[in-house]
Amino acid sequence: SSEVGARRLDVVVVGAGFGGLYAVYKFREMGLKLAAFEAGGDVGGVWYWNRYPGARVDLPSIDYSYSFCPEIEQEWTWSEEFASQPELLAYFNFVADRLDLRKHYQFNTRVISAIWDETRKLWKVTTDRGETVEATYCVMATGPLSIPMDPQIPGLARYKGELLRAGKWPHHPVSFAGKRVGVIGTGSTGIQIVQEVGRKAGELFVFQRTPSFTMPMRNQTLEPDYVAEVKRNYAGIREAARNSPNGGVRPWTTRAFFSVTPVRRRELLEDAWKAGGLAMLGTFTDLLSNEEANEQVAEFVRGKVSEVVKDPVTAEKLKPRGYPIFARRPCLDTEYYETFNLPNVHLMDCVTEPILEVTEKGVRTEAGETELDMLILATGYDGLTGALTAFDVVGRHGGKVNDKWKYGAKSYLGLMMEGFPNLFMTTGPNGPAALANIVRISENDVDWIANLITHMADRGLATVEPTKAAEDGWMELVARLAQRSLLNKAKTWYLGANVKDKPLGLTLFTGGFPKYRDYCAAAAQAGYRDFVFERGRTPVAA
Ligand code: NA7
Repeated sequence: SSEVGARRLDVVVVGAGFGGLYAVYKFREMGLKLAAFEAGGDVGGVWYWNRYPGARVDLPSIDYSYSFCPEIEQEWTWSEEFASQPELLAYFNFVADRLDLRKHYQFNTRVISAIWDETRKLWKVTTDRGETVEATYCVMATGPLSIPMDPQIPGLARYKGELLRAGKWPHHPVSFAGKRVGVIGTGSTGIQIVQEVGRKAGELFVFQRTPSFTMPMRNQTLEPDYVAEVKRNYAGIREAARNSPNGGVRPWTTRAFFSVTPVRRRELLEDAWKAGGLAMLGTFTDLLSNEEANEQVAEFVRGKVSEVVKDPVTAEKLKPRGYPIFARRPCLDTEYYETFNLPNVHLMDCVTEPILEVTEKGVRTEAGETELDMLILATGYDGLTGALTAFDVVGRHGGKVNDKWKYGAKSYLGLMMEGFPNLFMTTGPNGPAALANIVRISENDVDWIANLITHMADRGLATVEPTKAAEDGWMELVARLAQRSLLNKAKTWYLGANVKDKPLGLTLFTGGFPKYRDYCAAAAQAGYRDFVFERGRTPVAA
């Protein structure tokens, strides 16, 4: 039975990050009746939540921005090569205002269930405010990194000092001056916090379990001439990005590591190091497939640690070993290693001296208790699947996403799931999220979804879902490609290794962004052969 007064919509969009905002824009342009929900207080997705000092994107801002609207490209001006969180948030606000998207959103509103009504062929989406809406289509633009996780450390709740989480950072200014601060976690987030807070805090204690490989970001202010040049060439820049393996980094070489002499290799690595950013990733083709090539590059980066860090014991502890470089997300830093030369910054090795518990006053390791005025958690996310397993998503015959994904996330193209008609994901598991520019993927995904909805409207089709064979085929392809990848050889959120009891497996498409786009396009051609449709009421006037 239908809720009395439930709003009847064509489409519900969940999330106000890159995927959600573009989806809302696109669907409105198509004339669809829509509503959108966002748990945060405003637009921005991860950039709304991650307000910690020093938060910054690790892809060039020029690439990390929408390509669907030439006016926005011309009107918006990035000030830095790698934008800070405040500038990214300003960009989101600019886009939302420029396209008048905010009015479609209910903010501070978390979706608590999405349930398919088989009889009426619609999704019932209920929020934590008690509202239920009904929609033909449901688009989960819920992001691959939106569920921050506390560490599995006993006693966290008993800590009496200031407890801060990177992914839920308070909106008020935080002072570090004169304080004894602890940071747990040394991934991309922890590194950004450490290099910033180490220069401000009285004392900083960095609790490191696994060191990350990090390379110099070499961020710079963008000069007006450069910006003008970019604005003249956006079309070409976007085209190049769409054709690069990770949707951004350029130039991309065709050179294999051992195809050049050792002397030349060294030169190329030094050049990449000086260039900064992810230049190294584009220097050779086989860094994620050739173990020996990978190890040589890893050793090159380890050598850089020793060149900077004065205390040899600390330098050794900061050197990542035992997993391939680039198998975890490569970090980009600004004088991270230099931070450990400051007298007030202390590296706490959680491998030799594991954390035992959090106490009222601080952190106790096997070496003893460290009293802290402030404890910052940068302990990562329930990546890729966390957002959709955090609430009830129920498809045909009462089937839950949680059950479907019990032994690992399954999807077709990272976009749809068998058994969940008319439900779409942007940047979903088994797509290229995390391995390619999230904005390029979001745009690809939303365009693909929009084309399918139009296809259905034109033909009077009411429901769509991928066939089991198509989904199985895609999962086999994802698995086959993953086998060849060194990404399997590190314990990361890519594999679900950071979440207790999560099934282990690389649920990412590792074939590169251009191939992913090709597969999406091919699936749409020839009348969407891999999908099952049902006839019925359609939302869009053709
Ligand atoms: P990451 O990369 O998952 O890093 C989380 C860090 O937290 C990592 O160093 C973990 O060490 C550490 N961690 C987690 N639990 C513990 C406990 N119990 N004790 C000690 N250390 C712990 O998350 P980020 O937020 O930094 O980055 C996420 C993505 O954002 C990144 O990939 C980029 O795409 C941007 P571990 O490795 O488990 O030993």
